[in-house]
Amino acid sequence: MPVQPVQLAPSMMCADFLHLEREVRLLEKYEVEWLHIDVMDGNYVPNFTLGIDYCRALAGATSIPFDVHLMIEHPERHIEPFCALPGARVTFHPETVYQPVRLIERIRELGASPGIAIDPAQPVECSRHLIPLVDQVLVMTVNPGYAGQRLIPHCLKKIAEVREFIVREKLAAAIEVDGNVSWSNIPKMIEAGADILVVGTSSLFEKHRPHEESLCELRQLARR
Ligand code: S6P
Ligand code: MG
Repeated sequence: MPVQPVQLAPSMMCADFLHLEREVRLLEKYEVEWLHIDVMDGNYVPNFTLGIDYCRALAGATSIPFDVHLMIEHPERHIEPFCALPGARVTFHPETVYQPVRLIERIRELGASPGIAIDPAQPVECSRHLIPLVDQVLVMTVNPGYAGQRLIPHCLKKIAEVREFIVREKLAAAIEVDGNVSWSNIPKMIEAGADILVVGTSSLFEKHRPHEESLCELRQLARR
């Protein structure tokens, strides 16, 4: 099978909120595959970020699909509007819900694509019964909650562990990597088996560089 290029999922909490339309048009020009939307509730993680109103406003302005990353308690109470976004992928942290299998099934019933996230403290082994059921495994390489953090080194090995499991079990789930996806970390992440990169302040949305220049470079790197 030919190797597919790595996909890009810009982290929208890192975009310029005052010039959001300009940012989105640039992402369209470079045909990014996903808009990564971090949803935080101030409980599961200490921070608050984006929500459904933000997603609906964006959905009215672009057809880039949404990659919703729920970092909230009781995600089962809040998934419906996110699943209703066109072409949405909805990823949750299994430790935030008593019955993650039920929630995966529910996300599919609602017409969205389910994903699970693996926190830096969670061994990959804990997800072995869930990976076969989802379309995406999001490997967190920082603690969930904030942009601009440094990579936790042992998480790189977890990308490779998930890749080995997917290959061994002949599964189709994509591996997304989220957290400090920087110029120096990207080659290691791709080498370990990443299919989708969440690009935030460490690469695409760096302060002192035009985003267009970063997108060009990311596209080159993504060709693998
Ligand atoms: C963190 C969140 C991430 C960040 C992303 C930012 O909780 O899930 O999606 O937005 O990590 O990128 P960077 O390059 O600032 O780490
Ligand atoms: Mg995220």
